[in-house]
Amino acid sequence: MKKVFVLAGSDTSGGAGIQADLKTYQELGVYGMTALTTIVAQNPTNSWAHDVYPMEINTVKAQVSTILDGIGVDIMKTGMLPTTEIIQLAADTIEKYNLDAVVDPVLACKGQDEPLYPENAKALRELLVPKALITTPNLFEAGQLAEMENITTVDEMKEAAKRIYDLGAKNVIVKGGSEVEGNKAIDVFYNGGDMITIENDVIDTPYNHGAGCTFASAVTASIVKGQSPEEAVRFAKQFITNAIEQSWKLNEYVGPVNQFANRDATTLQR
Ligand code: PXL
Repeated sequence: MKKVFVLAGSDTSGGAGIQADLKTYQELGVYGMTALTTIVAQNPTNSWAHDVYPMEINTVKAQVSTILDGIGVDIMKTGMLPTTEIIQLAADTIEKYNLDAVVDPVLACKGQDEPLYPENAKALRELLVPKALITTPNLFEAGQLAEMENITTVDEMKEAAKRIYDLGAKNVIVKGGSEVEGNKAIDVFYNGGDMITIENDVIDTPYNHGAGCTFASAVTASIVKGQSPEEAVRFAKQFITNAIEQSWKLNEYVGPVNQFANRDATTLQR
């Protein structure tokens, strides 16, 4: 059984964060272990605002030690890292244990356009993304990492992918979602060779909570099972497309993607 170390936050509503990661690993037959960086609670009396409660650094370090000194892993994946100190810990951990790392550069929850903390974009750019085997920014995160104002075209996505690759990430997938072309969901993959675009039809649903975390986790599982980063992003794109197709309404504010949808998906090339 391949073992994955996840350094990420808890989504109390169950759709994103470590909850999405573990569900994805369960579906894909790898074993996930989590060091919790923060708890996100959604406020029912304030339009479901995401309130972030970071863990104390020693609490995070203790969990990292359990997993890496006490057990050992085959790959690492990062999600929400709420402070510069925790971003630094992530970077140091990759170095110390010589890990391949999938870095999902989470800067905000969906629908919330401001970064959690502005200094985190700089810390991700300077400390963590340079150590990534692959990083998986959405358009907003890609803009922050590439220091580009507003990414609205596929050419700008390619420019961002190149700039993020130049930071040191060995592979980059910029996820366009439906925001760039409208009826196509376009991603751009770059590993220093050809610029590759990956296209799917857009699935018309407001329920896509946890899509980013699930995508990055599917990439992680696929790589740890032996696929190349490019094969892994193609696989993860199918996995998340199926999961979004069977997403559902949790309450009036949010609907999670459904990893379970992949169990009987005929479209998934395993
Ligand atoms: O979707 C980004 C995300 C990542 N991690 C945690 C979250 C969210 C959004 O809600 O709560 C823990």
